[in-house]
Amino acid sequence: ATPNPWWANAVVYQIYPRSFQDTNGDGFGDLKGITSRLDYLADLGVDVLWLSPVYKSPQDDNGYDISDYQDIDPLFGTLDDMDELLAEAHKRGLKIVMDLVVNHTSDEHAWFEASKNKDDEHADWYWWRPARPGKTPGEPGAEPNEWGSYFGGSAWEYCPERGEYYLHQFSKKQPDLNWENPAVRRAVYDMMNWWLDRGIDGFRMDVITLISKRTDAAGRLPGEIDSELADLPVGEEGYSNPNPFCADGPRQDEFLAEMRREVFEGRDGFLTVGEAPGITPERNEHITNPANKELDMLFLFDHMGEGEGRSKWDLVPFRVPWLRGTLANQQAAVKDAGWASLFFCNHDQPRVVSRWGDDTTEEARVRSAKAFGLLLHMHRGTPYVYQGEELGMTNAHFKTLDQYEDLESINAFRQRVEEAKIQSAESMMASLELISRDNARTPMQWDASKYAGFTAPDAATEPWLTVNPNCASINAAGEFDDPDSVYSFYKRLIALRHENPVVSAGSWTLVDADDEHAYTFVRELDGERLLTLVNLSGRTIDVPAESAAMVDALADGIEPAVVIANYDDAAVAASLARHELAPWQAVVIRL
Ligand code: TEU
Ligand code: CA
Repeated sequence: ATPNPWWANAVVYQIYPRSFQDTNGDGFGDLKGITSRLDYLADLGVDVLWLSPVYKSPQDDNGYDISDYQDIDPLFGTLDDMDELLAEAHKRGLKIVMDLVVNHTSDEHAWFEASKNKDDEHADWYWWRPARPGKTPGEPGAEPNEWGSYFGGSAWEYCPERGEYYLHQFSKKQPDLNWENPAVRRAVYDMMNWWLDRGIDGFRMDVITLISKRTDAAGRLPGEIDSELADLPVGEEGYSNPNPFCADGPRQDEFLAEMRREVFEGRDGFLTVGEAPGITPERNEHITNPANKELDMLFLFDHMGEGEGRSKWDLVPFRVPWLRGTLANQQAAVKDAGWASLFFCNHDQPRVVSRWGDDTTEEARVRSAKAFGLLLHMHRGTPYVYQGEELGMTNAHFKTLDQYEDLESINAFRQRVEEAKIQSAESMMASLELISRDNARTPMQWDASKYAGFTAPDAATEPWLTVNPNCASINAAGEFDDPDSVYSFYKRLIALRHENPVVSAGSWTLVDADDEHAYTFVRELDGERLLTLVNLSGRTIDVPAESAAMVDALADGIEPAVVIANYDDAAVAASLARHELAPWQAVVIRL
């Protein structure tokens, strides 16, 4: 087999710069703050840092609305600070991957300003459409179709200067770029080359699977009035989801292959990972199969409950068979070619220890944080650690709406509680407490001081988002030297991948595929076999039959060789001898 590319046994750490480390006391994280924490990241053992956007932006969607791709927003620093971060990271063997947000720009980008003029060369750089026939432009109901935005309301915003509507799948300050226009693609590729020539090591590509929209011969978007797709299913908020027409569109592979040729041909040592709403495991195999020269890997969302047809705010109870089923499909699709990214946490998702684990007691929080960490890192693929996940940081547990900052959460409350009256305020506050994106965005907890060391205790301004008060007991300073901390456990998981090819390159085979609480699988390479057993419940359970038989086949007189576990060896040996797994017990044994 061809040797694995470098990223096949790498671990990526995602930094949300706004919440990572503030060094100038303005309450926002900044680039100098990241540079000041590189030794911590090098010690953790990660290989790559992915930075969420730090480009010039009005910050409507916290930087995912870019107004200048080739400059740094003063909130985070300057291009010189970026160059210093690159140099300091590279000195430590750390690669830097930046966030590429090119499905849309900010409405304050010069391209969009110019596009408002129909005679400008940029007129066709966005998706402009006239009002619905017979309707007064700008009036409710005059939008070109019923598509809804991810952030509530219509996906169409009226622009009086141009007298037409523009498409925005996200906020109205994030107009969708028209990728059908070769001039748009050229400008994007030139910008990407500019950054790679500056020394960055690749890109995480924001909603890159939404850039190709389905249009009819006349270039009309599906669902536009008088087109054959006008009858759109409309949801409870009064809008339909554009995903069916914008996700994984007809030119998806063509655009990704063109980008690969125009930007990455001839370069090496880079990483490309695409954020891929609406992509199936089978399509993931096609896009990440090296033979197709598109992307190295993708973030899929089926295991995160996205695209279940219902709203993300309709909470469903966690069930092991469902999580195992989706991850098993992802693993099966790429067992021969293609690759998987492995994540439970990021800046859009709640903290996994609060969402699916148990953060109500210290013991349950530590055990379940380690259980989900071990489960993820023992799969085949490239793991992503989101800032604070390695500490077992929890959700914010905000109790009032004014504590939230995220426009997705605030708009959803307004639309579902006050306008469409789909949820009660109490029910929506419970949904936000479990799944709002702000849960992942509270400042990184470095120590037990007032603002967790994120900003100085006497800083001129408060952090932009409330620091979780549990920083008093959950912080890097308290975990760094503690061998039993979540931090130390993540450090061992990362080292395990670097030291054992069976973990990065070994095959993945599910065991006990129908157990309600235990998630078990085997990794194998050249005869070396590791069995992973994880109890994803807070109760003591029986080891499922197939796994028990494997453990028994070992135990003739010898203790199972424990590779890593979230209980001490004696406890592991005792529970396995009884064919039991203690609450949240996770263990890898060598068969
Ligand atoms: O997220 C895309 C996306 O689909 C998110 O809206 C996410 O799925 C949802 O919020 C979780 O339910 C990317 C970025 O990661 C996100 O931060 C941006 O807000 C979004 O694109 C627009 O750029
Ligand atoms: Ca700052």
